[in-house]
Formats: sequence, structure tokens, C-alpha cells
Amino acid sequence: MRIDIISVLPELMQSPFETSILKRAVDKGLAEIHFHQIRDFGKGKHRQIDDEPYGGGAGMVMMIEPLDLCISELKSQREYDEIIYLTPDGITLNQKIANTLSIQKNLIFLCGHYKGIDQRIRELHITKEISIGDYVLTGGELAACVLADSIIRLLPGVLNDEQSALTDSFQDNLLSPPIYTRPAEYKGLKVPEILLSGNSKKIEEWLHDQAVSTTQEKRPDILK
Ligand code: 6GU
Repeated sequence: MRIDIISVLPELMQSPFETSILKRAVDKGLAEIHFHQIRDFGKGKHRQIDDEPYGGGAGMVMMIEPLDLCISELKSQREYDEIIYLTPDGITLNQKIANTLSIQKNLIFLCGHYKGIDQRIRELHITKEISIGDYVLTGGELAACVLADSIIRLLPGVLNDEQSALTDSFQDNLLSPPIYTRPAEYKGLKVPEILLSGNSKKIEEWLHDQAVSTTQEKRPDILK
């Protein structure tokens, strides 16, 4: 998978892809991340990329031309499956969206800044608008990293144990059951007896029941 990330602050997004699992995915060639600085497409001597909103009001708007030049150049080089604008007014990211995007080949993420982007860029190029939750960030960059992480970890070969993404919380609309490791007792706190029993069928049933009751308690809204 290839992800092209367009931003005024690409340096803000370096480290997540240079560490741990995402780094390994990049090193193995499973994910290719390319950053593009919008200012490289800015207008005039000052490489202008934002201007005042028509009709007035506070804040600046990202101009149509630099964004169009950048996206059009990428589109001339390859076919993109989705061109995603990261914005608080997009649809809220969930596991299903991450699953769907993880089977695509080429994606563009556009990170918004200031008051947002000229509406016409949405009409011209954007195929999906995604938010990572009902709160406001200073820009789309951290959201782009969250979205990329949620997708890349699903690519075949990225996680060591191929099963582990399938058993994630949310994959079956259930949260994960409680988990334990050694020691079996610590400061009087015991690991549930059933997990020490060796009866794998019983354990599986117990874990499922725990997942259902945990979900009922914490997130009844996701329970089917
Ligand atoms: Cl994608 N961008 C910004 N600026 N704030 C957000 C967001 C995105 N998702 C949640 N809050």
C-alpha cells in the first residue's frame, strides 16, 4: 500500500513511521509513506498557501490552487482509490472504515489547517472525509497518523501473529476480555481459576462471556 500525505507540517508526522511496528511495515515494503509539503506548490515569491475567507470572518483558508496542483500531480502519476480529507466534520473513524481502507492500494491523505480548505477542493478531488472523534485538533496531521496506523497494522505481514488483528477489540463488535500473565497471584490478587484449568474449550467460552459482559458494561452502543 502507498499513502501520500499532503500537509503544511509534514515534519510533525515523521516519528510514528520511524518507530516500532509502523517502521517495520515500511522497512519490509508493506507500506510506503510519501509526504508532500503544500508550500512547495504555493503561489508567488512567498509561496502563499492561505488567504482570507470570502464574506469575512476570523481565520485563514487554504487556497485552492496549491492543493489542486499537488493533488493533480499525484493523480497524473497513478490511480488513487481514495482521496481523504482529514477534518472534524468528516465521518467518524471506526474499525470498519479502517478494514475497508486496508484493502486499497493507493491513498491520499490531505491534512487541513487554519479554518479549513476552499470548498471547491472537496468538490474537485476529495472522495472521503474522515474525523477521528468529536473534538478539535490544531490540524489534520495527528489524525492522519491515527488513520494510517489503524490501516497499516491490518496489512498482511505487518503484525507478527496474523491472528492478532482478527481478535482485536471492535473486529466482532466486542471489546477484549480481561487478560493476565504470570504470576498467578500478586498481593492477594488472583488470576481467575478457569484460565489456569487447561480446559481450552471452557476457557474460550469464559473469554467470550467476559467480552460480552465487558462490552455490555462499557460500550453497550457497539453491541449487536
Ligand atoms: Cl481529522 N482534524 C482536526 N483538525 N481535528 C479533528 C479531526 C481532524 N478529527 C477529530 N478532530
